[in-house]
Amino acid sequence: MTAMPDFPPGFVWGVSTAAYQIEGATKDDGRGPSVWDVFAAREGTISDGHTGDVACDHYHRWPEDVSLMGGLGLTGYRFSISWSRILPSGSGAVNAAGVAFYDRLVDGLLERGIAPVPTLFHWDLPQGLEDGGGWMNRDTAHRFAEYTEIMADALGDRVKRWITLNEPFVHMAWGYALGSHAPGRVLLFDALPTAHHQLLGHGLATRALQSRGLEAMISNNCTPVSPESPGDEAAASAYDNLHNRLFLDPIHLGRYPDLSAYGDDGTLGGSVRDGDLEIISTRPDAQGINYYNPTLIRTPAEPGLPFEEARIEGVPRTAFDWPIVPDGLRELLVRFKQRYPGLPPVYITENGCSVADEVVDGAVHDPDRVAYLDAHLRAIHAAIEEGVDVRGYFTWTLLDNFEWAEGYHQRFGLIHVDHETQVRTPKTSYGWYRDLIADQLSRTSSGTS
Ligand code: GBH
Repeated sequence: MTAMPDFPPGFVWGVSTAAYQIEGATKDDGRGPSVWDVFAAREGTISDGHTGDVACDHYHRWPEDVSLMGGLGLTGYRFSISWSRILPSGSGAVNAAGVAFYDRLVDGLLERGIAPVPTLFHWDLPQGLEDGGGWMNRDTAHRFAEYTEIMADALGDRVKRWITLNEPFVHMAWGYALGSHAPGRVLLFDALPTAHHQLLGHGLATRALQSRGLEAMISNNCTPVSPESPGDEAAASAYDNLHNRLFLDPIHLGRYPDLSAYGDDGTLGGSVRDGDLEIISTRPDAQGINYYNPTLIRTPAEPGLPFEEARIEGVPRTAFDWPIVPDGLRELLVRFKQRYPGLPPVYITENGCSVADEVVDGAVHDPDRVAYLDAHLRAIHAAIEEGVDVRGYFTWTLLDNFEWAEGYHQRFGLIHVDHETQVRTPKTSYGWYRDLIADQLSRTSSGTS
């Protein structure tokens, strides 16, 4: 492999995690139940009946995990805050012990020169709010803004950059439309109000953060969409509108895309009110992009949905069977820069792959992960050269963890976790990323920003 080209000075080198996937300790120190606790406890929801009850026990082992991050030489760490640790039923009295956990974590990170980048919501809504309708209820957006204010006041003296929501598309589609994620509702296109209410929550939270002098962004899972053949253009653009534009146009253009293919008149099931789009389009300080793979779309054979996913042939695939197309990330970034003239700086807030690791004499080898990360970083570099302002990279993920509906079966970590003993073993990719970061920091003047 040729040497990795230099990234711009100040480029953030990070990893990304999420609370329910690593923390465990779901009943400790006053934490209330979230939709994921309730969903995972239900029979038949998660592969082999796994749950996040223990996960990586990060709640107790965070000092070891922070040292492992220190060993990587990271300049940023994206983690998520468990809302129901802070507000056990979603609103009301603050659970000080929950706040104290993140307070210690932030101090531990800062001691090692790692900038903490918290995500306020990574799918684990307090069950108390779900009982009131969850994101189908407009009120949840206001509860989210209150919770944001609490965290901003608790950590804002040390934490400058915040992420409001993680992947509202996946949460709407899998959580509320299809039911394969918590809260497991099957509302199909009646789930559209959850898009609007999440975006409203994002807008209100953005204002709360910015009014305190803090920076706000959202992490969207984005995919470049292509038609399988020229006749599939209409189907491809219908899919692009649902997956990408539904969650980016209102923020960066102040309006929703055309959803008529889904029978919607532009009111998202009647949820949009006067003034909402003004709140949602409050200019964020950055845009987070989670990228895994592109999407190929064709016109469906049967009536029903306006699109059908086609298999991308002729490319390698991850252990999860996701296609590996690094150039899709460059293409996406360049497209978004054209599509959104006012696009703020971009952070890649997730990118990585599941690999079936090979364990040899206690060492864990994952050359496929090294190749994946290397190729995607080069694609980001190419986008930067084409003028896209990318400021940082947070790989998914630090530890093998609870991979949602797949339980512990898919391993995305730079560090192997034995889910019986909790022993952490850095993989080959850990050493590769450590060396890459050290090399980049020595050759550019980048560092914590
Ligand atoms: C993220 O979601 C989550 O934020 C994170 O919590 C999770 O652990 C991580 O990714 C890994 O899954 O059908 O072959 O086209 C990612 C959302 C949705 C990305 C499904 C890839 C389809 C692959 N993903 N998607 S394919």
